[in-house]
Amino acid sequence: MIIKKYTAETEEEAIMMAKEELGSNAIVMNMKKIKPRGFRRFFQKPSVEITAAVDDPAVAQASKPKVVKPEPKEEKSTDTSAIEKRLDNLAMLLEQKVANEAKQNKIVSDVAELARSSAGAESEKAEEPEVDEATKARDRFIELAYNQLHNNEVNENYAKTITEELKSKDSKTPLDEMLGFVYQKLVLKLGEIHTIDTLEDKTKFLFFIGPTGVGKTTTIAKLAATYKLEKDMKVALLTADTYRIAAEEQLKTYAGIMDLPIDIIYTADDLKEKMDSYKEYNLVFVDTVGHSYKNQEQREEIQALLDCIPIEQRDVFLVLSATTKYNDLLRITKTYETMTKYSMIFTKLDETGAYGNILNLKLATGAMLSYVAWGQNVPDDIGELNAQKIARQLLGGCD
Ligand SMILES: Nc1nc2c(ncn2[C@@H]2O[C@H](COP(=O)(O)OP(=O)(O)O)[C@@H](O)[C@H]2O)c(=O)[nH]1
Ligand SMILES: [Mg+2]
Repeated sequence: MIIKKYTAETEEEAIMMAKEELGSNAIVMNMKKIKPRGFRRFFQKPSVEITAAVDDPAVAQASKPKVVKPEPKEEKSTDTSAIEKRLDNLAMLLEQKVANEAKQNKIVSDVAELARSSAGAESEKAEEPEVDEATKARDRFIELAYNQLHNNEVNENYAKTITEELKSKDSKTPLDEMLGFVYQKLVLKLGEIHTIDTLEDKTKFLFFIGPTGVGKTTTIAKLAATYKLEKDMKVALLTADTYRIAAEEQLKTYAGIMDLPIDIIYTADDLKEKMDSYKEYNLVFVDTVGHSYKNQEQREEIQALLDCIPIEQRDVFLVLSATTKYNDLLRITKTYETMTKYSMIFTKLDETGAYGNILNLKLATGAMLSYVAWGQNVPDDIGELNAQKIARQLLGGCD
């Protein structure tokens, strides 16, 4: 198999280049419009990049041409070429797998056909076996895609809904196109990503809530560092986690290292009183006490803290660990749902290979996804959730 990328002004030109080099059997695996960025956009035209593949060219020339011209796809807004490349590889792997199985099925059906004809039962057939085979390959693809999602702990019902829609596709739809369809659906379902934003003339209070031990304090340290050091914002820390002696110290240590002001709030009234002293700050990160979703009293305390800050000035992030069981995550999110609107941060991606819960919780709560954390290093192990990357991983692609 030879895989190559071709860039030209138009799709047709790129396909011609591919055919010229790889032969008429080249298959277009992926097509992407490239918009020049930055100052380049003033003197460079947009171009089209295609990824084309062909089996061993010597073999390819001998067989029937099967160039597949994709429907023009929507322009991608982000720079996802590395992801696209891996997705292409993944598409090819899946396609090969399905093709191999189809070949095996064909051998089986050939043998059956031979047996029938030698028994003198040869009669009705014509085009049918080909259609049967395409349907079989499509169904097998659906099964594979479902299994991939399920192995990644995507909830069965969601995995089913997402893959079953493929049945409405023509059975002759190329497999890479079907894979692209599932991928796009996943990206869409993961939805828009919400990240920290600032107000022009007011301080934004960012609350981090969630169960104990999921990484709230560590996440605050990572984000506070990023916003102070990289984005040059005026940042302060507040902690309401006064239950555990070590918890207070932990944030104080980070504050010391990053040279950030830190204060402790014991009650909601404390916060109300102190609010004004943060006028000059862009962002105030508020660490809260981690609590069990069963503890009503602690929940009320958090609710009281949230209520101190006008809605436009507050942003709530529910911190969840990707390693927590789906049913527990559901319970946690339901509890917080009654208190406030929130976005979700998933931590400890480094401790699990299955990212299904990210999609599950997005679909179950409708809350926006925001950041993901993948380790204990402050501030490096955190970033905005990348829906394309998660979608690819859910389909079994590697990093
Ligand atoms: N492996 C891993 N550990 C993390 C991550 N985020 C936090 N931790 C660790 O999880 C433990 C609890 O973190 P902490 O911030 O104190 O959680 P909190 O109780 O929610 O504030 C600490 O040992 C952290 O270093 C992560 O993304 N991956
Ligand atoms: Mg903490």
